[in-house]
Amino acid sequence: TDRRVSERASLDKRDLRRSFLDNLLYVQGKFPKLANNADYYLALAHTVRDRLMQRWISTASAYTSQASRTVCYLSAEFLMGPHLGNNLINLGIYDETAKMVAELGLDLEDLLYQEEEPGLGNGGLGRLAACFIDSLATLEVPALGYGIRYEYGIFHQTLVDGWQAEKTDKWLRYGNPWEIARPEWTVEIRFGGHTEQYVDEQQRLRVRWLPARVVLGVPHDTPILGYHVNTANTLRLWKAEAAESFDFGQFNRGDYAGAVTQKIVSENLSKVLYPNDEQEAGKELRLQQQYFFVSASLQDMLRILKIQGVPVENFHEKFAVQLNDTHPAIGVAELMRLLVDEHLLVWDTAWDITCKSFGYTNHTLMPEALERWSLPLFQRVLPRHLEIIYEINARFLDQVRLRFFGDEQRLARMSLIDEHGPRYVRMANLACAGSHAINGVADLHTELLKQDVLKDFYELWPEKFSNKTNGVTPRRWIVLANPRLTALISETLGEGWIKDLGQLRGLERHVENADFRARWAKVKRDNKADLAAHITRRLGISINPDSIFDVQVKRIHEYKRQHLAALHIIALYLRIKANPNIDLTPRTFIFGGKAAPGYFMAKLMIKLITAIGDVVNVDPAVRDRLKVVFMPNFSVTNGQRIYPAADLSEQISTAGKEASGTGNMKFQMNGALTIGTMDGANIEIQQEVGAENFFQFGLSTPEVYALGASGYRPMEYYQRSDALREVIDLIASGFFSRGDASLFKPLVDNLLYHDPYFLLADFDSYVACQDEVASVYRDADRWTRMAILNSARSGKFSSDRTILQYCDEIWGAKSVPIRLLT
Ligand code: 26R
Repeated sequence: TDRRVSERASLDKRDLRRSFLDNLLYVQGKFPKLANNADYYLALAHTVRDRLMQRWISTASAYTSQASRTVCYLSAEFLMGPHLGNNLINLGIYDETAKMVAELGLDLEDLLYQEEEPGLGNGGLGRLAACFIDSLATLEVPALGYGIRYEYGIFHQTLVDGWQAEKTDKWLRYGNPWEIARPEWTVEIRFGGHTEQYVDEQQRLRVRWLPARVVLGVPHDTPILGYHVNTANTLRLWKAEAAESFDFGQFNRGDYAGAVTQKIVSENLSKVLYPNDEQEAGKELRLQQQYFFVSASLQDMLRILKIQGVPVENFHEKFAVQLNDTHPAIGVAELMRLLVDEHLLVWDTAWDITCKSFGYTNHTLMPEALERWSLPLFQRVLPRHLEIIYEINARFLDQVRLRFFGDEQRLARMSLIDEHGPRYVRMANLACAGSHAINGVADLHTELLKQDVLKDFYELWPEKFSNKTNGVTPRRWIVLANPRLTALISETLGEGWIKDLGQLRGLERHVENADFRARWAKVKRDNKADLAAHITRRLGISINPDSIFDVQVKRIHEYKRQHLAALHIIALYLRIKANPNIDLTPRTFIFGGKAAPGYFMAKLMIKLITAIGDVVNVDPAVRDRLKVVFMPNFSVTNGQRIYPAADLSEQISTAGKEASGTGNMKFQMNGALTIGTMDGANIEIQQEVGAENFFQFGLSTPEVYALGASGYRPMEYYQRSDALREVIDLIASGFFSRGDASLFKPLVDNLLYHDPYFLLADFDSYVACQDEVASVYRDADRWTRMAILNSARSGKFSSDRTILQYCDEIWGAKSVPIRLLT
């Protein structure tokens, strides 16, 4: 074969170096003297991209010829994080590449940090989708991720005077070397207008949709390489473009500006990721975004079916389509429309195919996050889909009526249309009705779905329900994020654990080995020193690497209770003030996380944390025993620096509120101990590590329910606990706000008079548990044993385990190993 082609695919170090310097010249148009790190990053990215191509093409070719069953993961969010480091690891050339660039006088880490991360997600749900496509590729399962190519991802957070400020995320500014546009597979997506009935040639009554507007969806593909395999799957993200021809009427009439306006309106569809994790029922553009990517994706599946010569009747045999929450749930109605209106199938056949194709994963128990769309809005955007939903609903309610004869209230609760007051389409009900499998993301979460949020659906179809506890990919969250720990584990156990995380159990045999413990402790100490240096460089705060690194990083939310941690810091501060020589275990509190831009209380929580830091960090009485750091712009990139350096993982949501959590798993793998409530996957983490290696506190879910039902009065807790009262009074006095007692009043009043998340009820238990943490930490050797056991017992939380369960129990998908084409 042609030598150039093979050199561009070669993993040999000399060829890597040649390609790298070649790309600097031919892609970047620079020579070494003039090049900066951004140029070097791009040259390296193209060098790696070239090496993905052969795998990508081999994978596509195998999937095409074998017509293998394919998982289609539909998600409005994919929070991928930077690609370069991950691809180097999965290709197995990280160390070689580091040496190669070092020989040219460059530092690989510096180059990796040049990459703008694709932050196309809000938090847990989007990051889970990213971990899942990594695991699918590593397990060699044919899969496509379908989503939206937002031009602006999650906003960039800065702090101004201790308050969150948002900046737009211009991640595409310097181009994106990881994607390839596929304009040849562009699809049309229709919006608005009206429907009419007509009679076809066979004298059958049919419906025609006459839309008001057409938008183009252009696929942009990114290869997703598995770890040490040839499989490179595809992440296919849709970009909205104007359908030029559609505006020509306007254009020809001379309304050039009108045509251009139309173009802008169309392209708005994929312009920006909504930064809220709460439903805003009025946001028309969000419904349009959802329909846009779901319709494009289903049309793409039908195109693939056609080129493989598979009849549409076999759609469900070729594709397993997973709904990542209700954001893509409109897919149920859209597939029905495509099958009935366009492919002319009869309703019952189409419905059978639809139900067999879809699975639905629920990710939240928070009632305010359950999606619903007002009927007038829905009718305006998707008139044909509303008719289809009515038809689905009529048939569905007939079924419910047969089973639960005379139970009118149940019918009203299960209806796809909410008719209490103004009418709404209920997306969770649509997802349940149109899916053969419904799952929660942790044991407790699934139980609560069955008993509560989706109880009626569980009673109708218990066989549809199952649990799939979340997991995270060890490739990014250990191998890439924590090279020191990776080296220690691999020297001890070999490298098998990276693909089979259960093998970490092998570390248990080394817990009693003092030399191993010393090496473990040194890894953690070195990681902490790195993070401390980073914080000092960026924020000018000096950090003691021997203090407890007590970390809470996640979206800012009242139910996640960052303000409970804040109350604890103040309690410790008050102890120092009351007794300046108190023997307190030094701690560094590290917070990070974004607040939804319109979520006032969350923004006030950030201000409270930074305000406490402003006082505590400079008070000479503290003598550096407490430091409070709010790291701005928590992201995948920052997470990779933070998890490896944490001693203590804060997982302190009100029991029954956090569906699973996935940060909790990243901390555990990297040897942090957890202080946590019995919520989400914390319960399963405790089960795995044992109660003696986990700091548990707080009310259980049944206790929270009981207290709520009996009339919770937070004021009574305030009056009963001296420590709590002093903490609250200090905030209320304006001590942390330069005497301004009004600043934190909304937060204080909310706690004293409402406290919907039971902070005051859990405060004493939390502080007592934190005291236990401090005392255990003083026994460094005991702490290290516990940390080792936490990592050793984290195997369950690999997303490989999660994905194998989805494959076996929901998707019926199997591994298809790929042979490299030469
Ligand atoms: C309705 C819309 C605006 C919206 C609602 C809720 C958008 C985003 C959300 C966020 C939810 C769905 C989410 O991210 N849930 C998280 O999913 C993680 C992965 O399963 C869990 O670990 C985490 O507990 C849960 O909060």
